[in-house]
Amino acid sequence: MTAFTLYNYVLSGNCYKIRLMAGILDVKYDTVAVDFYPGFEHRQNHMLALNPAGTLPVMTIGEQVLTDTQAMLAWIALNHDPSGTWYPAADPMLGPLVQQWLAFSGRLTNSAGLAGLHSMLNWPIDGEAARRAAIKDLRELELHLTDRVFEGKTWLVGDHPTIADIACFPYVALSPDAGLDHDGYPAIRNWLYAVRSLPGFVTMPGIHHLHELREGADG
Ligand SMILES: N[C@@H](CCC(=O)N[C@@H](CS)C(=O)NCC(=O)O)C(=O)O
Repeated sequence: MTAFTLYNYVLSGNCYKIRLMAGILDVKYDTVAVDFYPGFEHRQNHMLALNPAGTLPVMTIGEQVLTDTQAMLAWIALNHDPSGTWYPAADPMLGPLVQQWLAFSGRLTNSAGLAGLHSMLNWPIDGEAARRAAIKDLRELELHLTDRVFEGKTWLVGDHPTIADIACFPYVALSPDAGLDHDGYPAIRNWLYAVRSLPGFVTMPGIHHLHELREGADG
């Protein structure tokens, strides 16, 4: 018995957020492969019927359709995390802070995510503008994570990893593919390492297991 169906594209960072959260919480799901590129299947009628916004991922839970990645992360956590720490929705301060970083992750999709699409698939957008926006976002994240280190904290919010960390992770981790290396961002590097260390962590092309990085370093 699977929990949901994911309309998926392997190279999509947003689809990866869902695969990563499901991996960490050990949630079983089905996938439907969507030919995002070069087929642009997500913009075809059968996909627009599911998601009029024409974006991936799309998640179905029985008859219910979710079309926003952050909402999908919330659904997985609320239904499959008995500890309640991955989405502390009812906490009067942590809940809103998680929401704030989920919104920030949407900005990352439109900055680092688009810069990556431009670099890798020659996506028809202003790549330089996307890269400039991504640098602004990376600096904001670096400042926040530096403050957190001085508070003795690892994660974006509170004392535990949350869906906010999962939502922000992919496009930051993938940003070197868009020419945005992490040399000037030590707090980000530390946080990326922490996310990669989570039990149940799964990879995507361009984002590896820590032991693969170590083997690379040894070689
Ligand atoms: N607000 C949406 C945005 C998702 C999104 O932008 N997905 C990208 C793929 S990673 C997409 O489908 N882009 C469609 C396009 O540019 O044609 C969400 O967070 O789920």
